[in-house]
Amino acid sequence: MTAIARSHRRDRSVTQPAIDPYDLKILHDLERKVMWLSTWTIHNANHLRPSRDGLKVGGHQSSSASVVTLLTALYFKALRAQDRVAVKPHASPAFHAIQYLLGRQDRAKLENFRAFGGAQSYPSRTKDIDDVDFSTGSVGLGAAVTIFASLVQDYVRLHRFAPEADTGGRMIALIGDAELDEGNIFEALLEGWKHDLRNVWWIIDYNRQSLDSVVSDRLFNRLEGLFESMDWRVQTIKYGKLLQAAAERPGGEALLKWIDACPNQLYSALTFKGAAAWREHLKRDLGDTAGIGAVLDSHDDAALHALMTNLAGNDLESVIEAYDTAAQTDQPTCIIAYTIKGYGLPFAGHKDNHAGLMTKAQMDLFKAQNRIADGQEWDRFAGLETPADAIQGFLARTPLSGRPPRIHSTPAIAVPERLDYRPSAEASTQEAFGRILNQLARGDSQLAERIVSTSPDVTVSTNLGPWVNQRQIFSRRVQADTFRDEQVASTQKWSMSPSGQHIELGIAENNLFLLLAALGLSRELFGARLLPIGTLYDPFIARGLDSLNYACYQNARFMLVATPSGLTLAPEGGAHQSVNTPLIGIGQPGLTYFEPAYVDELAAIMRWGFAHIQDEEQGGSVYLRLSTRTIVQPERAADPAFEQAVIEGAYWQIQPAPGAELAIVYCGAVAPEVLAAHAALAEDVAGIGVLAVPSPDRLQAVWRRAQRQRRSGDRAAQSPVERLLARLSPEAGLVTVLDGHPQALSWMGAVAGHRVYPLGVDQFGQAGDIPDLYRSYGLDLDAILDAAAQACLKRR
Ligand SMILES: Cc1ncc(C[n+]2csc(CCOP(=O)(O)OP(=O)(O)O)c2C)c(N)n1
Ligand SMILES: [Mg+2]
Repeated sequence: MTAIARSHRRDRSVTQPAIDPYDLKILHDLERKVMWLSTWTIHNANHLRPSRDGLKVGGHQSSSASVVTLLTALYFKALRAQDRVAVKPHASPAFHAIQYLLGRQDRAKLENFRAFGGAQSYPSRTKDIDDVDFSTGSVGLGAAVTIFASLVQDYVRLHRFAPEADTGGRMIALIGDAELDEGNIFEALLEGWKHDLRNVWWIIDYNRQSLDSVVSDRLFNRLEGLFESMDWRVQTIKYGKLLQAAAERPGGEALLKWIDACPNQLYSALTFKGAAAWREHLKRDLGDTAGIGAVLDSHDDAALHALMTNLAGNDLESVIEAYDTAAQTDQPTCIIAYTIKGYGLPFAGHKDNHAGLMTKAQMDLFKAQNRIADGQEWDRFAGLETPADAIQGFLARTPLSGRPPRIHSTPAIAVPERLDYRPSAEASTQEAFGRILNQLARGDSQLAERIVSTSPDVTVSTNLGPWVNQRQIFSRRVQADTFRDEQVASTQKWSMSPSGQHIELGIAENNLFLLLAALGLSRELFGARLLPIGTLYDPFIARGLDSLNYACYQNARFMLVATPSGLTLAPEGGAHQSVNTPLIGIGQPGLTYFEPAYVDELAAIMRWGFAHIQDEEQGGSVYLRLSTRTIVQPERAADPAFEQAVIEGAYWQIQPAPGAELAIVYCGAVAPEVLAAHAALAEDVAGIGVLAVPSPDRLQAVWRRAQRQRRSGDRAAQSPVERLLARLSPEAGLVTVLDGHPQALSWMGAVAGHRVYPLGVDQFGQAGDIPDLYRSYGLDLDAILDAAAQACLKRR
């Protein structure tokens, strides 16, 4: 408990809030009820619900108990309807209990906590019914997303996209202290500072315990300074009202100093051991101090334990005061609230309590203490001191009571029939992406108005430059483009203003994905549709992969443009070549992966993508894996059937003869080698076809869907890949080619039992040019011809 010696003085300087004593009494009742319900919900799931598989169910009684007071004061007192909260994952039972009291959660869901269809283990936007603002689970991400949500809220407000919505909400994170070990937290803090962050609260549940251990005593010296250096206001609340009152008595200051000096480990151990242990240590260490004897004598065991464990984060009045103080400004505020993990439960303070569950006997005692009779366990008001109708009246006056989940809906933004891409004889998909956006930027469509781009310091190198030149950088304040003012020639004209449509980020892919998560939830959170486009180099998807997964899990909608990819990054060396991203694209739920070869395919995909990210029922996010390799473009007229096939994932670029024995199947920028191989083989292999696969992901997903449909009785269901491959002989061979892991296409052998000869990259990259590297990794003409020969000879 070292480090915060000055904090209780700071506590005392806080102004007294105007809280009606009767309201405070009701809040105490609600606090007790939240504690009971969250503890009981976990107990029920583990001890009373029959287990069919013997798996541990779990739940976190200690972690929930730690924040019951912080959540009670937040949801029943401080929160306004426009505020949004990310609740630390393992406080889910306390969160659901609060929603239950507000009439926004079902009893059946609580009874089925952690069971199929029940309340989720960690609050989930998509799976829970009780208005989860931000999903949490992977520690650190829920905290950081609030920073980006606040930025998006500012964006929406300054662009006047949701004038009717109240966009002055606070984005609040209730976070575990160990979450601050996650590096993404610091990346987000720094980015928030750059963007002049407002309206964010981080409430840190400072119980000084993580999963495995008690945290270092010296840690919070560092953290307080860290937040202050980012221009956050820090409010440390350490001593509750009992300890503050004790401080006024003779010897009281010494008592508080003793707590300040007490190592975290010892404080936790004594909290667990209880009154006798407190008494013994205090007598030994402070026995000679005037006044301490009287303090000890005037407290019986229960009172002494209550006094010594009276930390502000578990003390309702102190927490209410802290929130009132925080509400006085829009400066980002970090409340470091001292708490006890497992507060009020038998394993309070024990270092092993993270997964601890109360025994049946302990629960019986706890139930009696809460004055809950048998059969009343789920009753909202049983055992409380205040009459039920008074509590009900109080609840009804809170802003969220009885309200349905606050998920805004707005009409979709119209997407034109076709995007203009200015055809050229040769092009790369990356360059074409830049040109398509540039064309949009020059127009005045609503589509262009709602696009917001972002990139972690690779805006220019991913070809967003022309778009940004037109639409400018977003900033809460107008900022000059000094290079332009000084008349230094540059192709980048970047002035910054509240009307800009590009959010420039520092190099942190976690931040990119968290910003995309927040931008992609803008409709639901703030009632303003945005069409977010984020660009990065393809290999660095891995750097922010958990955040990308987090964004998709929340059903955030965006277009992710990853370029360059694969061997087209060769000059950058082996470290940068993306190998397994096609598999990420296929494997990531909520994200549809495309890898077009040609510009007309890309234009069709982007057009579809803008609609898909807006489709509330069937839609999702879109991932475009692009390339800087310039290739000859086919001459073909715009054709809806062709565009449809591209979106379905594949089309015969060269039709095979019916019953043909061989086809080359490819994805992306390897098209020239594939076409050269086709030309070389056409004479010898009758009717050989070339199947272009702009989306292995769509193709596979719809194939699997058709299988499910057939299993459930729709015998006629058929997917595009089945139709396409039905043209070939059942004995045919498929040579598959892509600049990425070969598994991304080799699944196609399972569709109709064709033999697959997979080519692709499954080794680290290295510097080189395309001819050398394609030869080295087996993607060149010779490799394709060789695989085709094997296929024709039916050799494996
Ligand atoms: C990224 C990630 N790593 C590991 C975990 C497993 N985990 C869940 S809670 C936890 C400890 C959290 O400690 P703290 O944030 O202090 O919360 P407390 O339990 O003390 O309330 C860990 C390691 C996780 N959920 N997410
Ligand atoms: Mg902790």
